[in-house]
Amino acid sequence: MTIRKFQTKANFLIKRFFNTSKMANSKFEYVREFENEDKIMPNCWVVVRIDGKGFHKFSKLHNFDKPNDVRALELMNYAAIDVMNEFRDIVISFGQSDEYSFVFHKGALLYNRRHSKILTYVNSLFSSSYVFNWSQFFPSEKLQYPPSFDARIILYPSDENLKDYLSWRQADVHINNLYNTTFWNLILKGGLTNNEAEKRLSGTLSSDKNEILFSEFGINYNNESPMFRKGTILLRKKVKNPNNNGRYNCVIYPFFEDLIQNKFWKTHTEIFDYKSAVPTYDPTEKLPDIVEQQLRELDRKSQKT
Ligand SMILES: Nc1nc2c(ncn2[C@@H]2O[C@H](COP(=O)(O)OP(=O)(O)O)[C@@H](O)[C@H]2O)c(=O)[nH]1
Ligand SMILES: [Mg+2]
Repeated sequence: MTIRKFQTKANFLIKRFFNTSKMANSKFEYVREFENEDKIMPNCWVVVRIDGKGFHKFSKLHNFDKPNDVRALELMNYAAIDVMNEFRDIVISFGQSDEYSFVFHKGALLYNRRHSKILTYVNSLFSSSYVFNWSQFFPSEKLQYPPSFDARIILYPSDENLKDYLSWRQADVHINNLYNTTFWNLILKGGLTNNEAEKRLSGTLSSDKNEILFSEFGINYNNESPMFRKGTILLRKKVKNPNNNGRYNCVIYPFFEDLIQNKFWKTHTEIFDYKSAVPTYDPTEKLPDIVEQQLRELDRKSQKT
């Protein structure tokens, strides 16, 4: 066969192959029509809330401290920071117990606002970060099985709705934590059984629980750790980096403030003002470990480049 004839034959075969696969492709392509268009309504706040599956059992098996385990809460915060570093449209997050809420600004356009993409990316990154960083927070506790989290998206059309949503979650922390703190003190220090403690607390008001804590265990509930009482609020702030000639760096900063009060929203105006620059924050307290860790990580990265 001459070279010319060989080329013609080869071209013919290549064309036939591509035409056949093109035909096959167009024959099957209609199945794409079965995929749902799942775009989230525009101009609404997008809240992704994740919640640990069966954490009652998980916390028992991994010997979480009662009623609050600092390691477990800090691991949740750490995983949430990973999520916020990946998804820049998240303007505020709120965590307590085995749950975290991530708020995407109502103007966010990521993934064309596709519901399933946003939900699944957030949930899978949170879950994998939780497992990836487990041993850093629980060095002496082997992970016994892979934990999982459910996730949902809730849309809020007004700023007021969003504030009420977060206030609802924070009020939940207060109710649960006051109950759990009293319950576990009655058992661990008061010597009651679970049933006896439950009976003792049945029908009690907040003031009754405060009184039990104070008169029987010498505990002033207001002096309990703010992270336990208020949950963790994560915001983007610029803080002075002591290792970087005092230059300011952007970090995700944990706050344990009362967001039910209007003062919170007046202080952190960047939550609503999406396009504003990340505000500087000069804390009066020592930088939290989780912030120092982020600064060290930034220093390490900038030394590499
Ligand atoms: N001991 C302890 N348990 C915790 C802590 N955080 C979460 N939990 C457990 O996780 C549960 C979370 O509540 P929920 O989501 O309603 O229960 P789930 O369906 O079992 O995940 C709580 O009821 C506790 O049993 C903690 O810091 N310490
Ligand atoms: Mg749960």
